[in-house]
Amino acid sequence: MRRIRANAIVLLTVAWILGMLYYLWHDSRPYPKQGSSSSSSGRNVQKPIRLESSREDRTVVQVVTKAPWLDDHKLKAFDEQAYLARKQLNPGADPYGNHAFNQQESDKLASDRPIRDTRHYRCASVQYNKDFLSTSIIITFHNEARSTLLRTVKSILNRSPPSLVQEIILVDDFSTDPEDCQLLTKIPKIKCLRNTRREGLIRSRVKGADAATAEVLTFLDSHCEVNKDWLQPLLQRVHEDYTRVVSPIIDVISLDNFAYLAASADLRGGFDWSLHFKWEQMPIQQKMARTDPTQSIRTPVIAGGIFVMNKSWFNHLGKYDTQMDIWGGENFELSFRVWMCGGSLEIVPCSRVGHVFRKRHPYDFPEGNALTYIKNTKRTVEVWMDDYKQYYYEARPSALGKAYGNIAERVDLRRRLRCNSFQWYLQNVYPELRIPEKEVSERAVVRQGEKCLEAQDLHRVVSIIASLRPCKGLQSNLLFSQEWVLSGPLIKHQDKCLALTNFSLGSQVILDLCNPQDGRQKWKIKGSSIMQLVTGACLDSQVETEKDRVGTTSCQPDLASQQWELLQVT
Ligand SMILES: *[C@@H]1O[C@H](CO)[C@@H](O)[C@H](O)[C@H]1NC(C)=O
Ligand SMILES: *[C@@H]1O[C@H](CO)[C@@H](O)[C@H](O)[C@H]1NC(C)=O
Ligand SMILES: [Mn+2]
Repeated sequence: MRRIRANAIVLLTVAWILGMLYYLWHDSRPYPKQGSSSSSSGRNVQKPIRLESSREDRTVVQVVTKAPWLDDHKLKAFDEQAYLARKQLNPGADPYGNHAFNQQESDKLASDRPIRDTRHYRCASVQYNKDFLSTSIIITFHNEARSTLLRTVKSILNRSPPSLVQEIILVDDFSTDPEDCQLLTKIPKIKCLRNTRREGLIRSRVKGADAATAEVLTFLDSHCEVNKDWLQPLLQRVHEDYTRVVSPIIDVISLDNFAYLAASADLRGGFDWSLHFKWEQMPIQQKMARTDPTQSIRTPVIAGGIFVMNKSWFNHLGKYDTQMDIWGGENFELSFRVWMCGGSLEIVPCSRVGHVFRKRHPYDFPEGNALTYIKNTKRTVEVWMDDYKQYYYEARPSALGKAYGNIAERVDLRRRLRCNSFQWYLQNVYPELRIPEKEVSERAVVRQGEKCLEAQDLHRVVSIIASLRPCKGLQSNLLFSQEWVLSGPLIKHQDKCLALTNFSLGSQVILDLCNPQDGRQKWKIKGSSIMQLVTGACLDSQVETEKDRVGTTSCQPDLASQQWELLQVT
């Protein structure tokens, strides 16, 4: 009897485990390689955090039917097969070679393939105005894969209410084959502008914006797929307040297999002092205050590739800094300008647009990738960051002394628009950006009688010794090995710090590579004693058996061997 019951329990357990396994397998099947497909495109660094992990609250596969007006006789003028066939990948060619994504996979997929509706289910019931003004969609590109470019364009035509799309302006930034762009103008609403030399993203966008006939501009990348009802929520926000500059949630299209993956819905744009863009969790208070998942998310910066902005507001705020080259940094310049000059930036979670994030740029920068990024960010920093620019130069010392052209016009723009200070921006928009602590450091000689603490064998990698030697004086250039920098709890000599060998009483004192996290390196000056913060013992010249070495022992402030004088170095 007991045996039977035990068997039954084992059987039930096994059945439950198999059931769970099937459930997990089944659930993960439609999203291949979720973790491994995360990638970056320099500024849009993709951490696994970017991808949505819980899928319960979402609707399932969306089957997109063509908008009836697309079957219009005009579309027949465009021969899709011929357009794509002429740019097939040569057999045996590296599918990543030309575009830094897998072109073969892109070519395989239909130009109007269905994708998942990745919005929160509550987005489907939000009501939008019916009487928006239409928008001009501006897509700049340089040698984009035809299948990818076409899918971008067709997703717009298929998934936007026709009355809202005034035109799609393709700005061909001097691609090798002018027909990549020209042939697409057979599709209704598509216009094509071509640069006669390589101008880069920034000047190309301004060219597109100047040509736009609608009151609202929508900037998009050339390797995107817009999702269901992506446009209405964006236009609604700009319609309510023209000073808003709004972005969708940018879903991830895998660069390897073009799977469409949902991005997490509670991220915003942030950065560090080197002006490196990153996605970050919105602050906890903001998260707690959100009761409605369809509400917009205020963001300190936008990723830059995809946003909607009122055209007269765009012009009023000075478009873009057209002296910036190719790519990079322009999203900071725009973001600081919008916030500081009276506008706001937000991410609208009910709008979803997929984007292929790449690991490298598939094209060349005339002056090199790093130099262009430095030039563009330097222009931003010099015009917009006031005295806070020092933190940028501390974080990116390679930017010091690099050329960045003339900024007089942009400085003048900032003055004309009477924009707020960068301090205002930090206080009101991005208080979470930590301002690096000013290092209060003093340079000093540590003296006991006629002897001074000295760093020896500086050129040895291991166990540099702290010893006592006859004092050499107080002039900085003279002493060198007797000069110490008191920096918070650290007592530094160049990149080495005074440290215990271990935490036992009587431990020898040596020099180790500085590490503020290392408890062995923390000291406190207490009167004329130098106390080890963790052990509470004091620096003592008589502990060690070896002559002239120092160690630590229980503090006795009136012991001569524990009394130290700190003399300022001149
Ligand atoms: C764009 O902004 C201007 C003011 O700069 C405003 O008059 C116009 O109505 C706005 N257009 C839209 C579509 O919001
Ligand atoms: C601590 O370091 C001293 C030398 O400073 C050494 O003699 C002693 O054995 C070490 N103790 C431990 C527990 O490692
Ligand atoms: Mn892109």
